[in-house]
Amino acid sequence: MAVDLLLGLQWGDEGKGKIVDVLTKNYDIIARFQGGPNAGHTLEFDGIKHVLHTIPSGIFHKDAVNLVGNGVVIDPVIFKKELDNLSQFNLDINKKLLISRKAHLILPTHRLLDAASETSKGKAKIGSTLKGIGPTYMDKTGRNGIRVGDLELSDWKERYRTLANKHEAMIDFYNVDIQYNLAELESEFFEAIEVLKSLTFIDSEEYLHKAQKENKTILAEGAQGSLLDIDFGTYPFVTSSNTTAAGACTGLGVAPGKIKEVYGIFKAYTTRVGSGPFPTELFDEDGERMAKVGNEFGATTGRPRRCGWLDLVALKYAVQVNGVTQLMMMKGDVLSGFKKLKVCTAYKYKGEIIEHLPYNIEAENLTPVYTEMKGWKEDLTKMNDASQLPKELNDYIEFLEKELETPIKIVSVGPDRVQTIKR
Ligand code: 2SA
Ligand code: MG
Repeated sequence: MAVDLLLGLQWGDEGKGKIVDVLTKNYDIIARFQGGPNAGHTLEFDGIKHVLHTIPSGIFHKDAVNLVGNGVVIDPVIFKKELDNLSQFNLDINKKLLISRKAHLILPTHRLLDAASETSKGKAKIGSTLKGIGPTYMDKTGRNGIRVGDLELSDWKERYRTLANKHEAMIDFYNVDIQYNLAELESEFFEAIEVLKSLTFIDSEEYLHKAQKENKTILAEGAQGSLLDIDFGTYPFVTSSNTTAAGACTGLGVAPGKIKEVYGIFKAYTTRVGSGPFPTELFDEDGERMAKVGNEFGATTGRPRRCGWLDLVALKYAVQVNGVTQLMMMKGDVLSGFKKLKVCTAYKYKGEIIEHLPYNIEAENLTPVYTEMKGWKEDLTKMNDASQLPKELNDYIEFLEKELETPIKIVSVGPDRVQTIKR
């Protein structure tokens, strides 16, 4: 049986959590393959809003198994908080939530190193979520990391001590003013480790191979977005994992040929949180309006998100890198009432018009070239059928489909599960 893949095509916060939740009824297994508690996946139904960070977005469905794959990095402290938040819902967590033994652990000192690194960079900081993501993936590729499966071995605490001591020396090396009480952080960490150990650890690639043989349906859930990919994003202003389709192969042990549908999620406009280039960013009333109506604040850190027009050049790039087969457009409702909409279809780069993302995307050498379209004024949030969508929105959608050479199958018109229109 094939594996389907769901990814964000911009800089994160496209609405992946909502769509995974909507699609889960079609799948037996939902598997996260990269990232960690830097993610904030928001789900809304029955009048309640849930924000998940490490736990896959299929957790609220009765029958789905949710897997935290080997490519994910887990902070036991945040994981414990997520579990505490779920405890009121009577989910059968030990059966429904499985953790790969090969997933790496975020230690308290990884978080401190993240803060030290960001502080030392001053204005050039990445704008990381300060969750220790970068330092943890550095220890993974540096072959120093501690993995979930190590918690079942007798010597893991000694290995922890050696690594934490090394981290402390590294924090000193940064020579920045970071206040911390490691003893306190460690007591919270070790307590959370005990909770983590009460969950079900598995050899996840084996589990997924078997599931495929048994014809189970699997949905791989991406975190962050394609433009934050460590290889293909706007480096160095990226996260430390492969957020693109290939990340699902390495982050779950799924063979490339087994991937069938690639669902690409994008917002009808663009947002970015953290530093880094953003060619279509707006600093005017239009941008403010998107931020306000779209409630654009980080789901993990609460930081305000930067907003701008849709960047088709970047979106095309993401569609290609991921091999997207179906698109899903989110937050069209936020654009209701804009008289004119702009879509960036090319860049003016060093005096020339180009239609690809250049190596060096800096504001001073790149300006967007826009195509203008008529906006719609109807409130979309109560609509539930494609036949109700206003003509101008259909024109916008059809224009994007043509440019991206990929069908837009879902149009989301609000945060709730039910505000989802199929085309
Ligand atoms: P990190 O923490 O090392 O991964 O940060 C590196 C860059 O990646 C960005 N990043 C994100 N961008 C959008 N959404 C993310 N998740 C949260 C959310 C973010 C939040 O859902 O809103 O709450 O602030 C996410 N995670 C990482 C980050 O901003 C850096 O630019
Ligand atoms: Mg988010």
